Amino acid sequence: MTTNTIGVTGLPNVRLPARLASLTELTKIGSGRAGTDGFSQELLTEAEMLLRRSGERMRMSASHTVVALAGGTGSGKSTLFNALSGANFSPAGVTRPTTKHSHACVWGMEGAGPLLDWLGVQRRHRYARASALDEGESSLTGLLLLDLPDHDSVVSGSAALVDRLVKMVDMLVWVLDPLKYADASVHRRYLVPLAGHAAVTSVVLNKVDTLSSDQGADCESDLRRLLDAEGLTETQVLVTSAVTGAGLGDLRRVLAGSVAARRAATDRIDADVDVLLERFAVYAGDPVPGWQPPEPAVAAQAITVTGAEPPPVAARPPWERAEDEEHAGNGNGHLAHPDESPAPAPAPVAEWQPWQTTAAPTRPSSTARPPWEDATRLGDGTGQPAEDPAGYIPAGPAGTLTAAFAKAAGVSAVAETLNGVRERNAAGYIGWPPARLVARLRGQPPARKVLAGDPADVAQAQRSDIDNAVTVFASEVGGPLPEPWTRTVLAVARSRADEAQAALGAAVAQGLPRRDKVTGWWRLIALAQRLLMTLMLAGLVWIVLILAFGGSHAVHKPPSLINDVSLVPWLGVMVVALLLLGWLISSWCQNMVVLAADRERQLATRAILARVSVVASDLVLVPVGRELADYERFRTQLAAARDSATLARG
Ligand SMILES: Nc1nc2c(ncn2[C@@H]2O[C@H](COP(=O)(O)OP(=O)(O)OP(=O)(O)O)[C@@H](O)[C@H]2O)c(=O)[nH]1
Ligand SMILES: [Mg+2]
Repeated sequence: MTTNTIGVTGLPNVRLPARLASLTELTKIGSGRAGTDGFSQELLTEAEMLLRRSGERMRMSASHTVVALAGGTGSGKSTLFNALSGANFSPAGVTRPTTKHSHACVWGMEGAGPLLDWLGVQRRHRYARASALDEGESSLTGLLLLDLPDHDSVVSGSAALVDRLVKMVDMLVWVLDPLKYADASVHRRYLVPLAGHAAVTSVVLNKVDTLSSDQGADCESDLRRLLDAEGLTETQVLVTSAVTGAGLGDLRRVLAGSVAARRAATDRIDADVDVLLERFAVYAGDPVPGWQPPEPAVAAQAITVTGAEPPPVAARPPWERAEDEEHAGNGNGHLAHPDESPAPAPAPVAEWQPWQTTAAPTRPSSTARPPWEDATRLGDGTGQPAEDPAGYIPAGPAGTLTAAFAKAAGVSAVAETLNGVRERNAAGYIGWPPARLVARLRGQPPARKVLAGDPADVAQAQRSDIDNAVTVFASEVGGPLPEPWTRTVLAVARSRADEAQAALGAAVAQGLPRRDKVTGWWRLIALAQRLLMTLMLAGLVWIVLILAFGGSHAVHKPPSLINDVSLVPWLGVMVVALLLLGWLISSWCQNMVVLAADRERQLATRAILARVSVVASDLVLVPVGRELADYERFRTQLAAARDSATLARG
């Protein structure tokens, strides 16, 4: 028999790789948020161990189904083991406890070596039933039966060994003694937590030969009732006598059925995943308020859930990448025993299927990197999700935060100041000098000196306003989420609040135009005003000259431009007209300046607001968006893993 004579015709659980990839993602997301207020460290450790264990199991023989006989001391595990294997392999005895090491019997040894290494069964406790295959036992080919030590004896001290193997095996057969079948140490510690593992758990009531048939029936129905009360309604109960052989045919049939179905290993892992998913579910709640999932995510999800296409992780599961990289790194990860023939090379992984390889795990699991280190969103190694993190923030709270930042930065006050500065600055150019002189005489300061103040000085963003805005925003967005997300959203939102004050100040300073900016036409008007002023002064001087010379020499000299008194009224009209013209030009330009300053203020406000929203986005919205994206990814992965479990069972 070759390994694959069994393996290739199996019906592997095709959804399991996708579910494990989802569990990898959940663990990865959770491990960044572990702690007393966060994800349970115990849950994360268990998930990590399951991912590691399942990866190791899936890299090994798909041809073998590992079944363990477990139970209290003296229940008859070793006697059953011997009866099933047809030889006195594991000594049974009256001294308690008898078995101190796990014993294994394999029906069809080929490919089982690495599996036995992984299980930690010592070489001297391994037995093969190759010869029995010719004696009508071919239905058990592929069975790897383990006789475990008891779990409750202090003397054997093997509880840790049992606990470890109970987690590793594909199927568990709990052997109970009629005198101790309700033993709490078995029920509470092992059976109740395995309630979801009915497909891979059986309970055997042994030593039935020590009871009358009525007592046996009572015992069996009482055990059934007890199991039902513990939620183990689907767990099968068998009644046997390892001494007389009663019920052994049924037990053999159950084992043969599991071996033939070749899905006990995946069913076991599936059930383990289910248990962990339920524990992870407490960290998932409703979607982020106001956020609609983007279309591509929905499409990807649909594929995973409906199974219309192969799971996206099929190319290479995360644990294989992690293992390969480590081997490339140190090359010393091989566990195989020196006298063991080398393990066959793993099957090509391009078309990865869980059962394609019989290779051993090639390095100790304890030193391997956590499987999620190489895992990505869909387990395909293609990197981070493509969506914009800020897209996860509902528009309302984002707008409120930006507005609050703008207010904290004093944007409107700064813009007002800019208006005033610009108008005063312009007055120095377009103002009518006589009017300025009058203003000066009245004690008003010259326009240009007012410009010493920097409008950016007005913008001292208030730290307390910023903190309040961030807290309000975080509680609005993260408040409806379950813990620890409410807390992590708040922490992330606050993580860069320290930088906000300076960043808002810079946003205002950069968004403002130069305060000493001089528009070209101001200079032209200033020139024109000076010209008018000169003309007006010339007119005045002319009048004075006429009045001085014209009056005294009017009789002796002919009238000229400097003594013709009749020119004075005209010159007076001209001076007044120039005065008026200068004033008109000044006030007309003043209107133009006010309009331009208003326009400039609007542009500056827009520019500053754009910068403020960049600050809000960089310091708060994007970090919080990433947190919300992780939350949504957590929900999506959890839903996908749970849905595919439902579909698989359906
Ligand atoms: N009458 C009767 N005795 C049994 C049966 N199965 C086992 N025994 C006896 O019960 C005693 C304990 O059997 P073991 O097979 O050593 O029990 P165990 O569960 O392996 O015990 P540990 O190795 O100590 O955990 C032995 O004396 C067996 O002969 C049975 O079906 N009927
Ligand atoms: Mg024993």
